[in-house]
Amino acid sequence: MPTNLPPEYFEVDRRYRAAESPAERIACLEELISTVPKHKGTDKLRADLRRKLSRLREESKAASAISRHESAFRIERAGAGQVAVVGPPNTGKSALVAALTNADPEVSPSPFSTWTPTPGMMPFGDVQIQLIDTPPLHSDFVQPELMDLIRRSDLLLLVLDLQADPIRQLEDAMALLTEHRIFPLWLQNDDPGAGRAMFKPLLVIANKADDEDSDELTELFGQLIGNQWPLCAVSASTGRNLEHLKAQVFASLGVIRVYSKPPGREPDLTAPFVLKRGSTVEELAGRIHQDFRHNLVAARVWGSSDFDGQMVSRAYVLQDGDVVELRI
Ligand SMILES: Nc1nc2c(ncn2[C@@H]2O[C@H](COP(=O)(O)OP(=O)(O)OP(=O)(O)O)[C@@H](O)[C@H]2O)c(=O)[nH]1
Ligand SMILES: [Mg+2]
Repeated sequence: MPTNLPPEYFEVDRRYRAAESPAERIACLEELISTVPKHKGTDKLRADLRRKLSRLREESKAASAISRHESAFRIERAGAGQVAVVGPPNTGKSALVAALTNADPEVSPSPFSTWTPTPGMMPFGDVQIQLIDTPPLHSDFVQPELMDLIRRSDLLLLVLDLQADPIRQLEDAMALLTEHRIFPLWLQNDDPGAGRAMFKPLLVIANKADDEDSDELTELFGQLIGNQWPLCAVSASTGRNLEHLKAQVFASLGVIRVYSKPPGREPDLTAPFVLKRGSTVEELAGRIHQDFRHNLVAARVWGSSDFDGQMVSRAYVLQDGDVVELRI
């Protein structure tokens, strides 16, 4: 230890040893290095401290990468799209995910029963769509990680309780989302351009529309919010309108199903390729294999627009349900 260290060194060193968090230790170490006078007698000490600092920085970077990766809110996407089921407390988000998917989240009469997200797969025809049950959206307790989950998702289902002032619930939920610069897709053209705004396809789900008695309420609610809000009234308890909801979810994802057919063989109609709406034959080829994309000569299409095996170019825009034979 060099003998001519200033008193601040020992003071900062004491704090460094007492520091509890990695961030605090890093800050103290940086300070400590700045207190060491630069001359030959302190070369070794400064080199040691710098090594320690860089090791601490590496460790802290690795730790934060792990914790980000392991967060319950980071859900690996699966199927044709990732759909976040969000909304105020007690509206039936968990009940809906339980009714539509293979997941079994806790459903409870008391609010704030869900604390971590639960993903489940919802079959729709020959594809599977991932729904994620989430903790409630409420101004008393805003989870930044929930907002990130929402930002990563392809579609939002905003679940409201039709029997409990749904207008107010819609306003409250939208106020929270707007505060976090998350807007419904239909507002995209009105973008004020200030800050980083994100526009998401969003379906309003009026849950607890258990039977015909609720139809009048649904109608009134729809009129009050205006038809720019896509609305679907359902009941997670009785299953009412859930098939319609599934179709609306699929339609809102902006994807198509396309079936590939090897030349001279029947198409495999059980395993479609799911592509973004507007994708071309060339993009389908690339999805199957990059070599296909390069070597593609032509394609034949059955299905949409009365196509019955017509030859199309690589720029042909595919439609939902098309059967495609790629020629290489
Ligand atoms: N009548 C009726 N009750 C429902 C329906 N869906 C859910 N519920 C009831 O509403 C209550 C709340 O349901 P949950 O699914 O736990 O609601 P949640 O939105 O997940 O609640 P939090 O996780 O606390 O935000 C439970 O008592 C459910 O049985 C429905 O379609 N009709
Ligand atoms: Mg819940």
